[in-house]
Amino acid sequence: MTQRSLLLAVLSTLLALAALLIPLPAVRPRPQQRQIHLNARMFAFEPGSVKVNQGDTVTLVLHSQDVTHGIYLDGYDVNIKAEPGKPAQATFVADRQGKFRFRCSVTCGAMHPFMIGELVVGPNLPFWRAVVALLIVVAGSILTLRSAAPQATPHVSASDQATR
Ligand SMILES: [Cu+2]
Repeated sequence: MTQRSLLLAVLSTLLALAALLIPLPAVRPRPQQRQIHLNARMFAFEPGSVKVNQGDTVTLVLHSQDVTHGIYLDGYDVNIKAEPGKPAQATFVADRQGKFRFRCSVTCGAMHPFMIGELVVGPNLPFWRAVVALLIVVAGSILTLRSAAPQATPHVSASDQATR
């Protein structure tokens, strides 16, 4: 391994580590107050997927369109029930990132077990860091291999050679 290719390998490793580990305080959006209305009917929630940012204070308002439905949110200890015409609500701080399932907590019919939605608390920073780190490693490896390979074409032009 030449000195140059060793340097490239070390540099790309360091860059990849930096992409994984350097804190990015500017990326996290400001926490907001959000009110999210969820309509429940047999056998689905509308919308079925809700996205918020970590730190947001979220008020879920559940509206039932037909029979009594409930909502149980995994990981956040939220459990409310709404009768038709009587919305119910719960407020919580989305302090953990990730995907959290919510499901109907009232047995409302045959397809009740499939009445599921998801809350996404983002952004999913670790994933994007991994992608960037991987790209750096790939680019670094390619550069390292290319510089390690014997140079076929000299960088010296013909006129330069003539003056030597
Ligand atoms: Cu239900």
